[in-house]
Amino acid sequence: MDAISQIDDAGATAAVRPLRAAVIGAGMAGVLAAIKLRERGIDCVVFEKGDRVGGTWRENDYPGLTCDVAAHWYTYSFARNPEWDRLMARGPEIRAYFERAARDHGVLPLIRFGEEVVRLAYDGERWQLDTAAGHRDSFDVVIAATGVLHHPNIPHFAGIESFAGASFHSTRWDHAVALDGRRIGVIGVGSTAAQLATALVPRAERFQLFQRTAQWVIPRPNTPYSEAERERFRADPAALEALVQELRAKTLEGYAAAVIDVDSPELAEIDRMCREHLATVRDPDLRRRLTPDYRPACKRLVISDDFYAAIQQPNAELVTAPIERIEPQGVRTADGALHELDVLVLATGFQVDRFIRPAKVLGRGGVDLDDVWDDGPKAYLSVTVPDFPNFFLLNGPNSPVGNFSLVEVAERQTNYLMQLIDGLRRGDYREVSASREALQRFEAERREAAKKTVWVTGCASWYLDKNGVPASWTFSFERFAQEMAAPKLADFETR
Ligand code: N01
Repeated sequence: MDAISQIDDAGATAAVRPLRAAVIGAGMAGVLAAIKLRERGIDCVVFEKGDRVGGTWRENDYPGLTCDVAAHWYTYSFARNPEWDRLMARGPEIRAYFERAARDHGVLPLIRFGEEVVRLAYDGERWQLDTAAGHRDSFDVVIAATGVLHHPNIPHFAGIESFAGASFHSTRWDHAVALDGRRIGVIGVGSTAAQLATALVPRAERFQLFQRTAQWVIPRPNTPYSEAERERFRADPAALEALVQELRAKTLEGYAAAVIDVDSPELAEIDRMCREHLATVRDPDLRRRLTPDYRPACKRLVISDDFYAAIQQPNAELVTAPIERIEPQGVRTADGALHELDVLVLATGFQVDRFIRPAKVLGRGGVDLDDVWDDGPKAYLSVTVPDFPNFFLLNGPNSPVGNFSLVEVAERQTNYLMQLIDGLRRGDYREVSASREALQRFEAERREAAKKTVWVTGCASWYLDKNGVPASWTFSFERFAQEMAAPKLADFETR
């Protein structure tokens, strides 16, 4: 992480051009962008459609919500947190961390809550921005920090409108609905559903999990930190940083190396751990139905050491017959069975190709981002799109995703962007965006690298775009860090 702080220091250059920046989204990445802009003295407004900070950690508040990335690594490098309760923190604790970071770094007064950006248009000089509430403003720079797992995927199940109980997507949790002693059904078996199962089986009278495709589950004990450990981290920031780096190295050397090389020993080890874990399921028929027909890590791994225990409880049931329709009493499956329910949760994931959209984004000469991304979202090194000058994305298309810290990803991207923005301030150029050639070259290389990844070994997942090509970073994490260290200006069109 040293490279990140060095770049920060380099940002303290004499500015000749005063800039105004708009940041869209006050989640983890938007708060970070605002902190870094503010450090440079750049006038900045954050537009947030919700009513509080937190992004994914505001939107998701389902029972059992836990981040399956080690909490100490899931922090800003400049705001480590000695207080984490356990290895993988629960949702409310993470939300509180980002709220605190926003407050402590003076970001809260910069945020316009309840303001959804609906249109951005480049007029040849500046970005004209419109919000749904009718606010209009103009900016030199726009940073879209709108998240990836944001727009819920809500499949249409025939008859869903007729359901007499309560039904909602996992990211739209209705806390007015009672759960204790009820008959609860969850559709989907991703990370969300696994956490829901663990939290709700002990509370439900009956819990049914509707599985279309089995998932590999890798165990990881969620060890609590003792008060003595927290005291040591408070007293000794170097010990805390050493822990962060240890947790980080473990993931990067294991998981990150595994997913980009199907022949790697790291993937073989993940394979072994998942199969060994599955073998702990006692009933052979349940074990068979929980066994995926594709390689571990092809879909994003579910990290849990209590999901199998939950689904084996006497009041829990794995339903693998396909869903035929929803009826007033519950879910009718293709084998004719009616599964009667009081509460039906759709843990059916997200539409991951939206990014800043549905906002209309019009670049140079009125070029429409919807048209440019017609065949799938693309951005040079995930952060800039040709013909959209001074418009940048955090955790944008083809960013590293998976079981590692998106906070570090966003931080490296932010520092890269700040260097481009410093060029605007110094007057090196008035406009900067990736060249078309650079994006084409990057995309061709990315697709070539994709052929060696585990994501193309025969499963459907949200990692793949509509053409079946992985939509994520297909290179090593080291390469990501190197690319983000400093922009290669030859790959940019500047004016
Ligand atoms: O969603 P998913 P998620 N009929 O897309 C099923 C992050 N996350 O919300 O595999 C029946 O993984 C679908 O079935 P199939 C994390 O990055 C992180 O669980 O398509 N089923 C699948 O089982 C994660 O990967 C944490 O056949 C349907 C499920 O719904 C990402 O969010 C915690 C269906 C969707 O699984 C998304 O996870 C939680 C249909 N029509 C989430 N449509 C952390 O701890 C979909 N499904 C960091």
